[in-house]
Amino acid sequence: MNRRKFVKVLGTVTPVIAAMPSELMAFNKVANGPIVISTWEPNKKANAEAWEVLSRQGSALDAVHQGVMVPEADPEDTSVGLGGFPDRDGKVTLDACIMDHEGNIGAVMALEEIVHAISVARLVMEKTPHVQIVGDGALQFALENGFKRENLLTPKSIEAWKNWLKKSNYNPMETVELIEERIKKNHDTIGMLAIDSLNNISGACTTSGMAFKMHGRVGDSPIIGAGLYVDNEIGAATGTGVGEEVVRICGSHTIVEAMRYGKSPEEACKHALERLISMKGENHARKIQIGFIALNKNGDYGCYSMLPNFTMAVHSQDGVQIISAKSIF
Ligand code: SD4
Repeated sequence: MNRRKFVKVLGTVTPVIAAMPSELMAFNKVANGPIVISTWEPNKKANAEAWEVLSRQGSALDAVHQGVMVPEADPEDTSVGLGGFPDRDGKVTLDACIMDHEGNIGAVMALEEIVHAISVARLVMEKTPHVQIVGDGALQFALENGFKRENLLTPKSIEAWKNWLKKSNYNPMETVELIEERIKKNHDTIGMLAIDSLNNISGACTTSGMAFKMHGRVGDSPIIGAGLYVDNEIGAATGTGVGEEVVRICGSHTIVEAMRYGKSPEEACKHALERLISMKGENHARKIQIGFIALNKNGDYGCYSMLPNFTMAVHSQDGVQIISAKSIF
């Protein structure tokens, strides 16, 4: 049994560990080497980029930053950055956030005409006294810092928008079905979490949001505590799906707190989904796709989704793994 597997076995009995004396608790925090995990199987390409950084002893922050830039620059990815599907007015508006192991955070929301929203979010974190900048202000800040204005629409995204305009019916679940169809071929909203060789954790999340949303609509992805949360003592979580519902339950923060109180990453993801069911009822939840992924300080990882077909990509010294999430329904 290797160290990671051994710690994983421990992970299944964490409620007992929570009651152990502190010298044994310290064992529960032993590092298992770098690891990166992402929402959705096709994001294994983004993980590979992040792994390059981690395997050179780079920081988890640089790893998640450079990792999520891969789908942001990919015009075939219709949920992130260049080529992301537009809102109902035909404008591509991007949401992104980043969080490091010291609790530093930065986010941009409804940012237009800049491919790498995550890089602007990181600059908000590192170069301003603020944590969130939105819309025109985010664009102005990006341009002042040397980012180039680019048209993010592609022939494919324009065609999809024109098709949507024929009915102009906004239904987030239809969008989610579209997303699931698309990820079979392409990629999707990316939430990424990593642990580096110093056993520090960081996370990033970037998206063009729900396709054909109202102009100015912001989902969970750039909201710290909803789309992403990192606590370097405990672990981190991120997710994908219908952002309105993830915000309602402060999804990622709820998961990290559940891990703090003894749940494994998988159990914690399930716990957050159950919170939505207890709040809004089963009939409501059955119509909603949400997929969460989580990583704890030991390098144990897990995922869970409300409906089937959610996947997670993992890259560590054990190689690449694709995990099909268990689902509530
Ligand atoms: C949002 N959570 O804007 C994002 C959308 C998403 O896969 O994850 N799509 O609500």
